[in-house]
Amino acid sequence: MPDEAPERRAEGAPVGRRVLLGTFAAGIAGLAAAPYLQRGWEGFLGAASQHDPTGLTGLLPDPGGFRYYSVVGSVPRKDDTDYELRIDGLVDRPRTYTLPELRALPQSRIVGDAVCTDGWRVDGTPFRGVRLADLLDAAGVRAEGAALRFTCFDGAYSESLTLQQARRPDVLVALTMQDKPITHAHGGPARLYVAPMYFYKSAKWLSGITVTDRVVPGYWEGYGYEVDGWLDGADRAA
Ligand SMILES: Nc1nc2c(c(=O)[nH]1)N[C@H]1C(S)=C(S)[C@@H](COP(=O)(O)O)O[C@H]1N2
Ligand SMILES: [Mo]
Repeated sequence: MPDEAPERRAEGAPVGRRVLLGTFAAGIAGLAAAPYLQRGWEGFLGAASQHDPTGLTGLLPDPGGFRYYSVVGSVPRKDDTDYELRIDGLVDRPRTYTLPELRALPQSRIVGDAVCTDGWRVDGTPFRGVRLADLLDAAGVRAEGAALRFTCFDGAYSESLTLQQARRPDVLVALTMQDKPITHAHGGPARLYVAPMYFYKSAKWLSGITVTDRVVPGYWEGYGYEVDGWLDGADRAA
């Protein structure tokens, strides 16, 4: 038994170092995951669409130049029976909308560009849905409300806009894309479409809109993307 204490100490040091190194490693892995994840999908789908004659291209959700992005491996499917969009936070009338309820509201159609920071773009894409401004008016944003936080039923992605940005007429909770119901791969049944900004601002699988008193940076912003993701040439004052 006299050896017990020294042994413990001897064991304690390496374990402690392992834990510390493990923490560093996890941190570095977390930082590296973002670009690899993006490049991974893009590389895979890009290669499949260009070179693979075996039918892998069938996995592509869309032949029109879009790439499929998700920060998680699988996302539940939602439809008329179980989709819900919750609007809450600094509002007088928090509310949950079903898909038929969203469809029953006045719809706007915008033809805009989908521009990813990774270098692909699809110009002239029509999106149709409810103006975010209308949903905010219905909810009654309180005086302290200054920004919006968007959350998604993939359980991971998030985005933000200032209240001023969110009230622009070219910002939609979109229900159709290319004049068809938004497919699951593209974030259906409802996604955000922020026409004047990079496509990462257009959160897919939208499930929550919370009015906050300040901007809470979204998922990619945590990896260094601009919080205000304006496209070159966007009319920022609109
Ligand atoms: N929930 C969620 N929304 C998201 C993303 C994501 O990974 N998860 N990726 C963003 C990025 S970087 C882009 S370019 C577009 C891609 O949309 P698409 O998959 O319909 O082409 O969705 C944006 N919205
Ligand atoms: Mo992107």
